[in-house]
Amino acid sequence: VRSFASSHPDLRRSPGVASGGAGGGIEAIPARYKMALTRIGLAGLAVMGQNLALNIAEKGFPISVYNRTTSKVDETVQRAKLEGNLPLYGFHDPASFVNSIQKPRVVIMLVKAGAPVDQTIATLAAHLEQGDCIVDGGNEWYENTERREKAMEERGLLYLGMGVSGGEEGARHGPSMMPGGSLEAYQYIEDILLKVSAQVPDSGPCVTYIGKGGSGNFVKMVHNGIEYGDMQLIAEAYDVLKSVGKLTNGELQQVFAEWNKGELLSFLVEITADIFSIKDDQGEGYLVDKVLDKTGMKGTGKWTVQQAAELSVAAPTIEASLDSRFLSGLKDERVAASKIFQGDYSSGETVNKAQLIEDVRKALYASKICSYAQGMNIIKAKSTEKGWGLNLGELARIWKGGCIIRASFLDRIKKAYDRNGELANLLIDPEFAQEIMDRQAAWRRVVCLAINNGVSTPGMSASLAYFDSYRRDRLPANLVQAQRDYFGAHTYERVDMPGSFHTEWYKIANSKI
Ligand code: NBP
Repeated sequence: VRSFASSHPDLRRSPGVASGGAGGGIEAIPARYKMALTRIGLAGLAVMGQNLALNIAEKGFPISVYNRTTSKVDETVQRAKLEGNLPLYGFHDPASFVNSIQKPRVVIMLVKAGAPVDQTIATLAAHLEQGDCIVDGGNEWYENTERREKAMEERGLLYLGMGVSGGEEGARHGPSMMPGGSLEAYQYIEDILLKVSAQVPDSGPCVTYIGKGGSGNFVKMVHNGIEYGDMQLIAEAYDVLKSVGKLTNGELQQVFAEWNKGELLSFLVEITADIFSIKDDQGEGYLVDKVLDKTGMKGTGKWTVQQAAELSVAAPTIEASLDSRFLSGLKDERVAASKIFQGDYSSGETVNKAQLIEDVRKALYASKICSYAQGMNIIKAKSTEKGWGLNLGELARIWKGGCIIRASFLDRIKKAYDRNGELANLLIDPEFAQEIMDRQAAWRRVVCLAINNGVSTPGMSASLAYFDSYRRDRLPANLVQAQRDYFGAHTYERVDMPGSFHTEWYKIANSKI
């Protein structure tokens, strides 16, 4: 790895704007201005790109930045100046941007996924040379990354698809990063990634080389699917506590803050506690009660569910969280239906608040185990299909910091895969199995209570059904298979002898009449 100081000292650049270096002001740099080459470039300066570029500069890696709309370049340079004269150099045209980076050049793109990525690649590739590398840091569909990696290879360029999680804060101060694709390209920038990613004491930087092809994007996609599951399960815990337990926002804040000290310790539980403390500055009461009950989405949850189906992997908790977002979007229809089906849905059961809070905590934790088991199984199945050889324990490790699903719980997942890398399902890891056994009575009580009171808990119910289906040695699938053989001669296997069988069910049944 070459240091900035030792890189080429006299590149002539075309006019740009600079934050770092002597003077450090935002000013046009004269064409004859001489400077050393930067270590890396970043194109796409919206929320993620701007913050990641500042993070890289802050860690001591001089960086060139570029954006299609040049005002964002100036804005980023201004921020770099204000945040400590960071070594960040802005460019208004792609040629001088690319030429300002030391060879082999590495450019991270953080633009909207899809066509903007293709357009940005075309812009950059026109100026890149053999051996240079492009890294897509967006939430891209993994097959697009594989297509682009191939196309770049034909031009002698290297390509990485790198999922970046943690939103704005993570990008600025330490995200979780999931780079996949060219190992050689990863090695060019490993020193940078190890420094800019989130640092978790005792488990290291939240980055690792994920694997070949589009594996980095795929893993990030499933991470987002798991995030959907976590958010839905937390929302259901809130619904049961509020709608059945009648907890106030003040009490909810305390409950979630308390939960965040134990096994549920996580970013999402922490921010949930905060949300219940915020008063509405536009009127009376709490802000959370004024937020419209309609959840947006950008597509990675849907992709995760589609992939689960493609791979024949059951992922009912993640699917339930996606379906809940779809149903939340039908606000007008739901309001109309609530008038048709109005009535008292209260079961009249006496609820002991303290017991309910404890039961919901356990139900949330057990449901979460099922949701992660499903996400990990999607990744495992894809890894097998593509021959990626992904290390599931290592994924749990790099999600421990920087990203939205960061949680102490991930440590347990890492240990489970360390104990057995070939684990068929997280549920049967001895520690998780024991945790589920210890919580299942409470879990069943919460789901039954919710059902009896007309409160939907699709995620918790789906998790419980997943567990009950997985743990039973005999399911009613015999009947489904018999039906298939009845109407479609699809054959069946028998429990008592090998082979494939077909029965003339109709003829036999009707000859008996
Ligand atoms: P956006 O996804 O909102 O994209 C905006 C950026 O894309 C701007 O720099 C814009 O340039 C550029 N762009 C577009 Br739009 N069309 C372009 C084109 N045809 N050619 C060149 N550039 C184009 O930015 P973001 O929210 O920072 O996210 C970047 C990536 O990171 C996305 O893939 C996103 O899914 C992912 N991500 C986002 C978050 C988050 O919290 N926001 C978290 C994790 C991952 P312009 O300024 O000229 O319009």
